[in-house]
Amino acid sequence: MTTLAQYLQTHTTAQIASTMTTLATASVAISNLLSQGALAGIHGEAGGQNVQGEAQKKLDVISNDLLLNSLIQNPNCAGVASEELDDINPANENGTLLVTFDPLDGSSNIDINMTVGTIFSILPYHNQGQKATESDFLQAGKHQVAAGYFIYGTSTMLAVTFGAGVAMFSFDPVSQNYVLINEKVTISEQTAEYAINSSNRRYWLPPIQQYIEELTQGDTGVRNKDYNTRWVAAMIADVHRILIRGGIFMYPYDTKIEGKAGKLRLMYEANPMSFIIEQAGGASTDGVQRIMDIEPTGIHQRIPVVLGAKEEVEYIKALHEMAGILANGEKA
Ligand code: AFP
Repeated sequence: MTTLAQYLQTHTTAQIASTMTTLATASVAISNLLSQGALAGIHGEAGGQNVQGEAQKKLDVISNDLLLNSLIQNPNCAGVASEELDDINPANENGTLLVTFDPLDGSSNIDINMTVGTIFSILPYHNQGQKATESDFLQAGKHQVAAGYFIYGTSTMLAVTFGAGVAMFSFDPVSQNYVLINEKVTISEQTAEYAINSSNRRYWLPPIQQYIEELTQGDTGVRNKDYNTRWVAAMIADVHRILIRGGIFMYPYDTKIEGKAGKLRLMYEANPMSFIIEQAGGASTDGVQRIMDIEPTGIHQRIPVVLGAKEEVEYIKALHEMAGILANGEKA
């Protein structure tokens, strides 16, 4: 049996290991709160009450505070950015790492007792001795030194990469340890399962319209085989399923909201999940280019996402090329 603490000693630097331990400790506290569910008064909107009649914050706010407060006390951490907060938080000026996180991805699932999770990304910090600013965080995903997620489902699990494959851990509530269950997670290049919110169909660009049309025609169309749809409405759960049994996940460019090219956030969702997917042998693009090559322009930037089985992701990229689509849905 290998615990997370043992794995970290041999697979990463002391600074990243310490930051990972801080994240893992916070994740256990979040997992405990989630398992208390309605009894902790965490269901419903902020402003509700728990069984003791105390005013409650929403769980995504509680999770955000837990992660933020523990990370800024870690001497290795030079700054923290959260999907929940407008501004970045500078931490220890002599730290070597920056952390971004989505404290509770899929938070609308909490009220219906469905899977949610914490996504994190760790970047290098280059301005020791100075207070971290937003521009220090604006590094392309290929510079991440670690990324992963804690998923709170029927059990609590961790998937993490330090740039040499993806390891998966399961939390043992008896020993209170994350225990290694798969040291090299791999994704098949083909699939017969796809995840997309089809209610947005009319807003998609022609290449995605064509792709989904081909899949839904199943064995009566050009694909000559049937496909299955799955959509949890929590990227973390859809990506976890892909790591376990393959598939493709899409939140593509759409024209639903003027000025918003996609729903998902580059720094909190797309980059860390792309690092995980690529390290497991899959691919990740915005439909046109590799997500981890994109130079961020803002900490809360949104981005279209197409990730998972390599052959499918490449095919979608080819469809965009044939249609002459450039980044951000513009035509050549
Ligand atoms: P929340 O964290 O606000 O619930 O959003 C989750 C998410 O950003 C992502 O995890 C899902 O893939 C996507 O939204 C689901 O969006 P739809 O509302 O289109 O199903």
